[in-house]
Amino acid sequence: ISQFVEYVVKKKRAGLIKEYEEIKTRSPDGTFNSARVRPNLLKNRYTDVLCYDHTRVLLSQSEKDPMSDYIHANFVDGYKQKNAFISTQGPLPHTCADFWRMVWEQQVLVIVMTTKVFECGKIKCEQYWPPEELSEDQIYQNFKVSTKSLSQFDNFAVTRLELTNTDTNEIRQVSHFRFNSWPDFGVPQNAVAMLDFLEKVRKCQSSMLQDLGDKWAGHQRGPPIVVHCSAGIGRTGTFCTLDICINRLEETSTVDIKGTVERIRSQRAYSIQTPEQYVFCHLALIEYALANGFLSSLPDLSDLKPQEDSD
Ligand code: PTR
Ligand code: PTR
Repeated sequence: ISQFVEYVVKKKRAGLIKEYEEIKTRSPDGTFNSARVRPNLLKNRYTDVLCYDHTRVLLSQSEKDPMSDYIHANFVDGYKQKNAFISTQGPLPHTCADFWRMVWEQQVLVIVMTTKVFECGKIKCEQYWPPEELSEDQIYQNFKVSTKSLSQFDNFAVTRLELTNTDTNEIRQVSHFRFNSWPDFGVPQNAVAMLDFLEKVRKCQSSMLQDLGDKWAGHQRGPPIVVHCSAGIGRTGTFCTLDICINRLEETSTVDIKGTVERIRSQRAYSIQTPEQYVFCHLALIEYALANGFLSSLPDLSDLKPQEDSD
């Protein structure tokens, strides 16, 4: 870790930005054929953000519709955990049913949302779950979604959802974590708030796993955590980077942000969208290291703090 800190202090903001620009200019290393098939084009939120074929999440396919296996979502590995995450775009009105089908089929327990539904006068993501305890259930084909409870915190909200498959009447619990203070193409104002959020997400996944008992025995960390923002690349990529780097730090006391971002980008194209997000990962990791006893003193990092007019 001290090597990492030295590296960051030496590189400074400008050096890290250069490092990121270099990663960003490499062209994607994979194909986007399914995302480009005409019937699937409408399922992509942004025409310029496509979804890799080699890691995409395959939905069940109905005989009637051979394209029904497509959703804009990719498996992304965690630290020593294959497919720890599913990174995906914010559902569209006509892809909510696919989204819930994915959650069902992949047996997802936790959903992380790092965007608001509405930002800067634009809809960034469909309201795909009932927003309040008293809201009506929402129905998407054979899935019914009900909100059981909602807890608000300073920077995030946790919603306990119940997902019913009305074909079989099977009911499952899903936890929904929404981070509220992360602007599109920006970074959270406060790294500690983000780290606290991440910690809550992980604890929730492990306690839900425990509640399920034997079902996930042998799979220490269980099914993938679904992570999405609007496009599912910028903020989602940043979240996954932090989770992976913290796990590695915990185990080996080392940090490798560049390598982590490169690996994530090889599974989910375009992950991490701005130099600010890349710099933020460094700052957050150092703050984490300090708060958790991996570092005894904080170097001068004022250079890395979010810049006022960065957006
Ligand atoms: N074409 C969109 C745009 O430039 O606005 C694509 C886009 C949107 C890319 C949002 C990234 C975005 O951020 P995030 O992945 O954090 O939602
Ligand atoms: N609107 C997005 C943007 O301009 O950032 C669209 C986009 C997304 C364009 C990714 C290019 C992208 O690739 P890369 O992140 O590799 O530059």
